Amino acid sequence: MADQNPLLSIIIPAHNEESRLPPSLAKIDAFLKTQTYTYEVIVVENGSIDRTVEVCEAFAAEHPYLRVIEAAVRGKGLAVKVGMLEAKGAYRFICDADLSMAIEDIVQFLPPYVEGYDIIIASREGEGANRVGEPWHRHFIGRINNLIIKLTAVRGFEDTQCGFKMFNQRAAEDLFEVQQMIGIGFDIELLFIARKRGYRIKQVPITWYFDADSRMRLVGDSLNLLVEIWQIRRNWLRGMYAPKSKTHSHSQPAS
Ligand SMILES: Nc1nc2c(ncn2[C@@H]2O[C@H](COP(=O)(O)OP(=O)(O)O)[C@@H](O)[C@H]2O)c(=O)[nH]1
Ligand SMILES: [Mg+2]
Repeated sequence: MADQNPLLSIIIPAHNEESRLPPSLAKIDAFLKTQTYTYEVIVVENGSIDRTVEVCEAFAAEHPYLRVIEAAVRGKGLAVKVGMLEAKGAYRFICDADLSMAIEDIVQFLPPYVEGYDIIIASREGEGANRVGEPWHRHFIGRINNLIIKLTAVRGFEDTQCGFKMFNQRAAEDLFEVQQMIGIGFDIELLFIARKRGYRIKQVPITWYFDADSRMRLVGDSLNLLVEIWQIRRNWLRGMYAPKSKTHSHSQPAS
C-alpha cells in the first residue's frame, strides 16, 4: 500500500545497478504486497553510466510507491542522506541494491521489535549472524577495519558497515540533517553522532549473502576510512554536529 505518510520507507542507494536492482525491486515488491502496513521505496542514484535511472523509472511507472531521485554528486553517503531526508516514513530503512539480506528479515526492524529503540542496525557478526560465501580475506579486512573503528571512532559495534539500518523518523531527521560524510565513513559518522546524542541503538544479527560484485573499492575505501574518521572527529570538535534548531519554524506563528 502506497501512502503519503507511510509506516515504512525503504531507501536504496544505487550506482550502476541496472542489472542488480530489478531483481531486488521485484523481491521487495513481492514481499511488500504481503504486508498490511503502508510503505514507500526511494532509489537514490548518482553518477551511474548505465541505465539505472531508466530501469527504475520503468518499474516506478507500474509501482507508484517507488520514487527515483538523482543526486548531484557521487557517494553512497550522500545518496543515503538525500533519500532519508526525502522519506516520509515513521521507520526509514537503508537497503543495499544487491539485497544481500533477505527482505523478509526487515520485520525485525519494525514494530514491535523497535520498541525502546531509535535505531536498529543489522550486524554480520556475533551470535545468530551468518556470512554466506564471503572469502576469508574480505572478512579479515572487515575485521581490521572494525578494530580501527572501535579504537578511533565508536565502541561497542561489531559491524558498523552493513548496508541495512533502520532509523525512526526523529532520529533520521535529526541525524541526516547534520551528516557530512559522503563516502565510506557515513555509517560511522551517524553512529558516532547518535551515541553523542544518546539515541538507543540495537544490533540485530542477520544472515548476509556475500556478492563479489561491488561498487566499493576494497583497498582505496579502507584507506579513506582513516581519513574520514579523522574528519568526523574534526567536525565534532568544530561543532558541526550540533542539532539544527527547528524552533524558528514552529515557535514563531505568522503575524
Ligand atoms: N547512489 C550511490 N550509491 C552507491 C554509490 N556507491 C555505492 N553505492 C550503493 O551502495 C550499495 C552498496 O554497494 P555494494 O557494491 O553492494 O557494496 P559492498 O556490498 O559493500 O561491496 C549499493 O546499493 C550500491 O549501488 C554511489 O556513489 N552512489
Ligand atoms: Mg553488496
